[in-house]
Amino acid sequence: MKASDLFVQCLEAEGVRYVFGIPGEETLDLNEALDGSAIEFVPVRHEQGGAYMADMYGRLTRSAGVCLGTLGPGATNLVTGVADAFLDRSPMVVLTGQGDLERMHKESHQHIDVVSMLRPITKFNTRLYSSRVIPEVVRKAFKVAEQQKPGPTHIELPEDVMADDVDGAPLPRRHGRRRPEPSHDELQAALDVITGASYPIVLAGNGVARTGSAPALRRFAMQTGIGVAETFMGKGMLDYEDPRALGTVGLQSRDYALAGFDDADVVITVGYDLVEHAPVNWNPRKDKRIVCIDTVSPEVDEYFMTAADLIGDIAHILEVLAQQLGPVTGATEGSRLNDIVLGRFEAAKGDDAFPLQPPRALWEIRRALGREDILVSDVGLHKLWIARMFPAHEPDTVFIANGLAGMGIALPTGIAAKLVHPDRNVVTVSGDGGFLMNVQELETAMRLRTAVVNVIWENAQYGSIVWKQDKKFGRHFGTDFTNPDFVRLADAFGMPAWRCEAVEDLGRHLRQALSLDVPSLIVVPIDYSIDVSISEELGTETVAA
Ligand SMILES: Cc1ncc(C[n+]2csc(CCOP(=O)(O)OP(=O)(O)O)c2C)c(N)n1
Repeated sequence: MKASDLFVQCLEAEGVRYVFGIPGEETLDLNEALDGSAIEFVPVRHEQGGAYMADMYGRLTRSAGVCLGTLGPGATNLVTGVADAFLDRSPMVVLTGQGDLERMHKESHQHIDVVSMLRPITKFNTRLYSSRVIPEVVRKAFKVAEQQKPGPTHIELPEDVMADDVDGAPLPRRHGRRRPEPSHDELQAALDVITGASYPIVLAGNGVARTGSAPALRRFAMQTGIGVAETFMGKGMLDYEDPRALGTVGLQSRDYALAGFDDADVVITVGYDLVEHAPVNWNPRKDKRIVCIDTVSPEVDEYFMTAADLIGDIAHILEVLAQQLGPVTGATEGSRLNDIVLGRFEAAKGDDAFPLQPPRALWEIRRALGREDILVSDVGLHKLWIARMFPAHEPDTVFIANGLAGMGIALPTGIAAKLVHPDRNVVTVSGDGGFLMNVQELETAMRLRTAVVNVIWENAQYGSIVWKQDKKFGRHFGTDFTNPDFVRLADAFGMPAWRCEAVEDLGRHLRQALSLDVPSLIVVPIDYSIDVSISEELGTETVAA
């Protein structure tokens, strides 16, 4: 058979449902083979959008999402989405076309060394030199992408190799759950640290979400009574209403103090990726005793010198620990952070200010969404507000990119979330800066009829940079712009859209938008004049308390 047919058979054997991307002259055989397969090729309007879609598909299904770009410019356009999957640990397989092998050594049209370009942001990548190794290369790409910690892998497909005649068959996916567990001594060392603590606390991160360990973490917290603070990407691991939920940390060091970190002598990190927020923020004096529960051995960081490492299957380790520990002395419920932030959130339902202030906007979105519905954040000041204040009930319901943190992620990842969960409502929140970075994917959303509700917080500024510049220099510069009329823009894509003209419009438009079976857009004029750190407020309230 043709090598491209064997390649697509291998993708089918991996269970691939979608390939997101843009074809090129050098991927003609591959696209032809996809057309005859069980896989749906989803044309996107910019390769970055396709990479982000594969990223979210992988994150939600825990099976690698697949994206495709041609050589040269197609591949360079993929880079940001691939880098996101690399730092946010999403399983992804990236496919790029390439010219014939015999022009690789010389100057030739659109040829750049894509394998070298993608190497620093992939876990494994290779050029396909021979069609004979297709089954091995595909199996390896998926295996490496999906194993902990997950991330992107990349296969470059030279045109002549994909046109070869070849015999072969896909290698089987190996099933069976890995349950590696720490040794008896390692477990005992951790138990000694935790039982010797006067005030232990858990810091839960992205690793809990991506390994599906939230139910085990909830049982651990219930059985031991130990409070759990969550990173931005760990949002929803505990229901925010759980008495052991301490709130979301990662905005500034004061969060940690108010979540109880200042008083804690032992910190149990669970699936914590240092890329989100450096340990210097919660262990500045290097005096915490740290128990690290993760899938791989921890990164070296002078502020993260662990007393015990429990490496393996996170859920399994938590179950074993909880059984052995039972109720732990020194464990405390609730936190000042949660009291203040949630108090401010609840009070927002009475905020009548227009343009809306962020707490009221978040309150309306929370009210419009069910427990299992999904909120996807873009990157900017709105992200900090969402991380800080949006209460999550369930894991995998609030998505915040906090590794690479690239603007423009929300619309394409929202589309993929809706493809994976057509039965759930999906809302994206973007700033007016980031939204225009991948606005072209509105057409993809319309074509696929993925009913994502896109909310734009409009302030005609790069808000988070204004916030930082004002804090640092007392002024801002290079941060203002004008916007298109977003409602007319959406209309040009054939998409229903509304602009909020009064404070109560947001709730009304959200309910209407969520009742539709097509994507839609809502513009909310936003007032960022209250400080996201709520620092003064938190500070004063702390003093008053
Ligand atoms: C692709 C990319 N470029 C630049 C940045 C740096 N950056 C982070 S937030 C931000 C401003 C975001 O503005 P906007 O999208 O309007 O959201 P807002 O902050 O106003 O909520 C910038 C420029 C980034 N994170 N990603």
